[in-house]
Amino acid sequence: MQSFLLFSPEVASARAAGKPIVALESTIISHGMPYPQNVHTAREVEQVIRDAGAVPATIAIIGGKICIGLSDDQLELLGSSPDAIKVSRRDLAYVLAQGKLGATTVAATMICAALAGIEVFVTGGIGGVHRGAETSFDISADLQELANTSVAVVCAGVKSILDIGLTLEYLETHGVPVVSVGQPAFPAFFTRDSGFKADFQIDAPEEQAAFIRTKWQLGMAGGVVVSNPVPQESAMEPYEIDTIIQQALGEASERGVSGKAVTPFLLARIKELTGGRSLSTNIALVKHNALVGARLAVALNQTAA
Ligand code: PSU
Ligand code: MN
Repeated sequence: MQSFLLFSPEVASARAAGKPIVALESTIISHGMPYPQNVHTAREVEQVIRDAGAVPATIAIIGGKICIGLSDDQLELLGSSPDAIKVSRRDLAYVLAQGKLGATTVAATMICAALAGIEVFVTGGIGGVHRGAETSFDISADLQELANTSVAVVCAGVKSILDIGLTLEYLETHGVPVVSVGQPAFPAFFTRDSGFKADFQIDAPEEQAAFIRTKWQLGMAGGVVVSNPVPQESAMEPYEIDTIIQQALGEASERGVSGKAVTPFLLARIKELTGGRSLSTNIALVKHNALVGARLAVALNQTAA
């Protein structure tokens, strides 16, 4: 197993020193934001984590290795290669064995983080149950990964491109706790309130860590969703984003977009239709998540496994 993992020098020395480490995904870089803002944001997010006393480990598949921590050149390659493959659980072995360039989704990043012994992972938004899933069966593999793989995932909730209510039902069925930070509501990525409540509001990192550690010490494997709302000053107006999401969803169904292309198509159309306003919201919320994730990693590092 170890032979598939390639640690960057920064992450290798953090591991040796027992420092808290925070995993970061790479689909958000390759498919979630345009170049060069994607690379710029990835570096800024890493720095937020360092400034908060943890070590960032951005994860991607490069040259037949699971890279845990990327160099500047590797980040640049990933952010500027239009042919980087979106890698979820289904795709991981193929992309590794073929030596292709792969950007990991939430599901694949959780798998790789767990292999590398990393307990906290920061992203923007997780995948979920798509609207119309009762006929399309389109449910992100992220949810099954949360059900099974023991990594805490800090996010800003899920976008309303998804059916948020059904996503929360699915998580409940699979025993995945949904924590909120700073408010009772489960956030909807661009906006702070999805209209649904999280299961438990836990604001202090030490209390979040105690809760998550207790779950795992009980032998209950699986993830925890730590949902953190976008800062107020960067949030979008609900009516504005709702109209745009409706349009993007309509276009996806007109064009018959399906499978793994659905989420990247919707993300790209939202970006175009908001004329870049959604991008600044996206960047702000990921940085905010990085801060919450770094604090959680520091606290978890202080509670014995
Ligand atoms: N939702 C977002 N931004 C993203 C993604 C989802 O708001 O970047 C990406 C993540 O990598 C997530 C993946 O894991 O899309 C989910 O894709 P799918 O729905 O195909 O499982
Ligand atoms: Mn899907």
